Amino acid sequence: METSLKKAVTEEKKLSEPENFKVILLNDDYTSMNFVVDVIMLVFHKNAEEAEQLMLAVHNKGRAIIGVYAGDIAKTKVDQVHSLAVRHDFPLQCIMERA
Ligand code: TYC
Repeated sequence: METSLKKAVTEEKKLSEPENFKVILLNDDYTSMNFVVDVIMLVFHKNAEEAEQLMLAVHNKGRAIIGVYAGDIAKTKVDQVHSLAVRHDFPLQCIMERA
């Protein structure tokens, strides 16, 4: 059973620490590998080697965490990926989950 002190500390932590979110890319059969690499470099500021590795991880495993960010930054990245995908006619999906 949690003590009231423990509960108070947990509540305090919740109030003082903003939540982080994992930003995750999902695999699909249509988005080109080059486009995914470009998106990872542009939106997530990874270098070409890291971007290639991350793209291959998504391609092989179905999904991969590309980064962990505060909520507003994570949301912006999800929106940026979606807008680039729409503009280039690819069905690439990007989601965020509580870290
Ligand atoms: N599976 C895609 C292909 O074979 C490549 C791909 C990788 C698509 C990562 C989406 O998030 C993705 N062209």
